[in-house]
Amino acid sequence: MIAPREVADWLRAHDNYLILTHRRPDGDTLGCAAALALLLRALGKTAWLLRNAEVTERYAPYVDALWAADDYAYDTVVSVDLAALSLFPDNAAPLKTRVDLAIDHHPSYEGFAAESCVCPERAACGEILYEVAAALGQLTPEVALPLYVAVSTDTGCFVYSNVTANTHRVAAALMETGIDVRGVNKALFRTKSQKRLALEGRLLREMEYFDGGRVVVVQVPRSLVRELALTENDMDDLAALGGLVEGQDCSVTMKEQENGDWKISVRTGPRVNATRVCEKFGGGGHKAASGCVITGMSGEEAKRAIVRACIEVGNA
Ligand SMILES: [Mn+2]
Repeated sequence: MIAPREVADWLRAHDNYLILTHRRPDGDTLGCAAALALLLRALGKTAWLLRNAEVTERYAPYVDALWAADDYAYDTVVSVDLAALSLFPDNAAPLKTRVDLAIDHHPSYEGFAAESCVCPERAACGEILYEVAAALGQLTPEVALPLYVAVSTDTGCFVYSNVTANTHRVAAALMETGIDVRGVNKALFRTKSQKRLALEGRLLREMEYFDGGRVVVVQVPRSLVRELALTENDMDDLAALGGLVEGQDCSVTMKEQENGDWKISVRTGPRVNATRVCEKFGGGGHKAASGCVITGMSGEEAKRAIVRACIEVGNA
């Protein structure tokens, strides 16, 4: 395990970088990858990102110019915000045993890389990359902008429970480079498409309450996805919706997959251990945020099963 300052030396000593992001890429993995590529280039290195087919239009502008050509001959593979082998995108599968350095902040990081820099106390991987960029004297506006995207999105614009004083110190240093923070905040946190608002309207109307209002269920069936012609981008971070309801401490979001499976996301307060709930269905995650997949059940059956599990775990 190496510290962010040692990552700076490590990066100076290597070249011809290929940078990996995780499946269903978020602002943190993409912002970190973009920032790392740009700071390496400023050091005179060659650096490209392995194409990630699941990038949504929300984050495409930050990475579109940085994709590696299919025949790019890399020497050094670095992953960012990538905690598990199951989170390697399909085209990165051959690289599972070939990652030279992993930079991550997930406590569940699986240790797949030859060298690792993991800081679980950081709210965003972007906070680690900030330290690396600063140590290398590369905190330019070009590097700071994607890092601001990384740190702000992973903390829900600095309001999630993971946020720390360090998060704010990093954000302040990034702002001081003169980047357009207002533009990013408006685009990423204060703008919703008409489709997204129509979806939220429907879900808020149809939300169901159980266990005296302590358990909330939001269901997104395929029929609704078709009716509103929703893209993955429209459905980004839907799991946060149920968590807004006063009095609930167990919010369940159910998304029907194309094959009829139900992908379940559970967000909880201290009373309910979300990992215990999702373990009952072969899933897992963190105490306050876990997931699982329920197969072979109708929406109604799956809902009853997951609500029962939430009530059982909450009462245990
Ligand atoms: Mn992250």
